[in-house]
Amino acid sequence: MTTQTTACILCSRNCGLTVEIENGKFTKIRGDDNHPVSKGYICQKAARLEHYQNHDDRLRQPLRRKADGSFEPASWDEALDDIAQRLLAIRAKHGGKAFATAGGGGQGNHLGGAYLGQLRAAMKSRFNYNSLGQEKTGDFWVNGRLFGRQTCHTTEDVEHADYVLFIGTNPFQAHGIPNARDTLKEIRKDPNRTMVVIDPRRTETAKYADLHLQVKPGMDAFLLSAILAIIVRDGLHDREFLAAHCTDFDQVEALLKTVPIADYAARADVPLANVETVARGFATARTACVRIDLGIQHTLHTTLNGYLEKLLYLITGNFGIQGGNNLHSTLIPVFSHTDERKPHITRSAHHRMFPIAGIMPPNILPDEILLAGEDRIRAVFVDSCNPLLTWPDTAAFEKAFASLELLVVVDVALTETARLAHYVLPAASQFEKWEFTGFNLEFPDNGFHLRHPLFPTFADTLPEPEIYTRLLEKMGVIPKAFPLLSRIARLEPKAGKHLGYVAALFATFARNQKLVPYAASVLYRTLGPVLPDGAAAVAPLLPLAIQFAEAEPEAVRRAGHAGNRLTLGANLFQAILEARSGLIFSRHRFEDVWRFVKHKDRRIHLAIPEMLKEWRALEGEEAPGADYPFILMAGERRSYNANQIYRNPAWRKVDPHGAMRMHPEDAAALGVTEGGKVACESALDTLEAVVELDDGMRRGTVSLPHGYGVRYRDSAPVGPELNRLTAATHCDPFSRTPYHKYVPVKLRKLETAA
Ligand SMILES: Nc1nc2c(c(=O)[nH]1)N[C@H]1C(S)=C(S)[C@@H](COP(=O)(O)OP(=O)(O)OC[C@H]3O[C@@H](n4cnc5c(=O)[nH]c(N)nc54)[C@H](O)[C@@H]3O)O[C@H]1N2
Ligand SMILES: Nc1nc2c(c(=O)[nH]1)N[C@H]1C(S)=C(S)[C@@H](COP(=O)(O)OP(=O)(O)OC[C@H]3O[C@@H](n4cnc5c(=O)[nH]c(N)nc54)[C@H](O)[C@@H]3O)O[C@H]1N2
Ligand code: SF4
Ligand SMILES: [Mo]
Repeated sequence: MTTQTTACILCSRNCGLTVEIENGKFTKIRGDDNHPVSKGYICQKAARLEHYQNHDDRLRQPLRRKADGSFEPASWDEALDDIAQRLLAIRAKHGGKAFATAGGGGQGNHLGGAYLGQLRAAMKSRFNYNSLGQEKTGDFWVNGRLFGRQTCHTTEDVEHADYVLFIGTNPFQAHGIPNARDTLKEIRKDPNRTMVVIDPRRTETAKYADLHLQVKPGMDAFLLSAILAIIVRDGLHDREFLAAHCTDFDQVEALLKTVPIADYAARADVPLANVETVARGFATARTACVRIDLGIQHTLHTTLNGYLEKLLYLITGNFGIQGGNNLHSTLIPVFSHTDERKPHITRSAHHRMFPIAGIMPPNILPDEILLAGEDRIRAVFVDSCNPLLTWPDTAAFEKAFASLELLVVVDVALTETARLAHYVLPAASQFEKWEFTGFNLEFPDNGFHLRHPLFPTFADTLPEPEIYTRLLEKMGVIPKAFPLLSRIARLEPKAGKHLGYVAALFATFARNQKLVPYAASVLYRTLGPVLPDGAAAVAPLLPLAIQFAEAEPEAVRRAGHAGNRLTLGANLFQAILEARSGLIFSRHRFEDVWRFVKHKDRRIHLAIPEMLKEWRALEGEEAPGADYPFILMAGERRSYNANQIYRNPAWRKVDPHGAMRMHPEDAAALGVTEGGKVACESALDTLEAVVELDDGMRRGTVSLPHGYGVRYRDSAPVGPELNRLTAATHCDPFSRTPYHKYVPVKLRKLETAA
């Protein structure tokens, strides 16, 4: 038996874990008290990680599809040789537009994504379809306009705020904020702090709140407008902050003066008195912050909601302070800046859609494969993602993926998507290789945790860095060896901290610019072999740590790392390699947020013309038609779902069928009782669901959980295949993110056999 440290891979928090391991299995899992961010905290989901590590759907060797549709085993060389030849042929005949990647990292694994990105470069493709493009890109776009770049990402200091507003998020179940349940308890305990939840359901979080506004689904834009309008009407906005740090508040103010407050509160179906209470409470609190998530990102007015939510803390000056919302620095660049107004931005062939933060929206991918004629996407590489279950319109994805000339899936499991692939490439699990995530979104202290392998590599699997580097070598885009760089890496004395190597690397890139996009694999092959404990794949972190230390030397030093202009980044890299429980890599001061604002004038540009236009149009908006009397919130986070990371249904202690939550009076009207069955029909398809009564639901609103529909060991789907109901066209017109929380449906009682 050994005791090791690692982190949970089930949500963006990546809580530190102390685990006991025996005979290749987890025998005990608890929180790691030494983890600098989670400090021993975990939730009930982490204790079940053995179900991720060992299960019957794990892939053991590369698989190749035969003419009859079944799979046969292939060697790595056979598989990668053939894939390389087919990719090169597609590139030669059709160019980069014919290739896209899908996924590239889940909740715990972002190291592989850096290596996958190189394949897009090799294929001359800019089409990076990613799940972030079905939730967060509207938000990123607004950040780009307000703060200057789409990489300007905001965080919220829920732990220190006197007034916390949760909009469309249920941190008790979904987390997303540090040590969620403890943090919620702290706020509830403290009479001087206030928590407000805006959600159509009385959620577990709402039960902790001082006030719950049970908004009508999809009507947040009206509610937020009313709150903002009251703040301005009553003169509670922070004029000093607005004058010092923002531009064009007058345009926002003029619009807010026209908002019919009572009418908008009524449209959101929230008592006006409660709207007034929240507006005044938020604006007059000593410190206040807003935390949002899918409840406003997966519903009507997605992008506008993101704008209004940010205006709340901006016009009240709750920015750049403890207990407010802030920008933060980043060590790992998870997304980039792609301003659609620039001429060089590549658009998709059929929808002419642009990337946001470098990411394309999953909603358009089937059309880009099926409807774009000669310019269509012909080959797709899927990594760490299961679009067949998680992206809108499952039937469209089945059809589109079946029509591809080449579909390759890199995963640890034989997923629903993998079953359609020409090649399935088996990855080592996240506990069998070096890994980390780039979800380090904290401020003023920001942490990073590099995880080391706990188990030997399973069967004939490989870590992604090796898979992609071999593929690039076989495609001939990088040479098989770099003798000079390897030699310098090998011979440099330890005291050199690899700085001689870094100088040689940059000299190589200066001479051969074509290699720059493949830096990850070059570092992996040359510096990698000299890193301790087989940490070769981590080599690309060295230049990132050096870059970060150059940009933020004071913050790195305040976090306890030493070194001069040359050595600070190299020392940070060493510290990352050695810190088994993770570390703090930057400690900022609040005034640093103004350096993170990327507009040249270092101001926040409040007026976004596209958003002001949509905002004005709200007033004339028609109420949705009554053909479908219920709104289905398709994809709730509950105590036993975790995206599609667990496949074996045995991991769940409750909710085996993924029940439909429904208000008891709605159930009575339909004639169903607890455990009864209904048919749930959307414009696309019909699914069966088991009913669970929940008087916390709004009438007319039902919910189904995310993360079901898995065909474990070739079984029938376990629980709802939600995205058979969701249409790809039912999305935000601007960001193309789906309205998963606003699916109009009809319900009908099904007779259940006794
Ligand atoms: N247990 C668990 N935790 C998870 C995950 C998981 O699968 N399981 N997944 C992780 C991932 S990838 C993500 S992105 C996060 C998502 O985390 P959250 O967004 O917090 O989780 P959800 O339950 O999807 O949605 C949040 C709330 O939005 C509410 N809502 C629905 N419609 C509306 C609306 O119109 N307006 C408002 N204001 N609210 C609405 C729902 O009732 C729900 O309570 O969770 C992460 N954590
Ligand atoms: N209707 C509806 N649909 C939704 C949502 C919703 O609320 N409603 N939520 C959406 C949201 S917010 C998100 S983030 C997405 C999540 O959906 P996806 O982006 O598809 O991500 P996961 O479900 O996390 O799938 C992770 C995949 O990675 C694989 N994997 C695990 N470890 C490794 C590894 O080390 N290497 C490799 N190569 N693969 C690995 C797993 O086996 C699994 O197949 O779902 C979205 N879909
Ligand atoms: S699921 Fe999220 S909150 Fe729960 S232990 Fe894992 S990382 Fe922490
Ligand atoms: Mo997500």
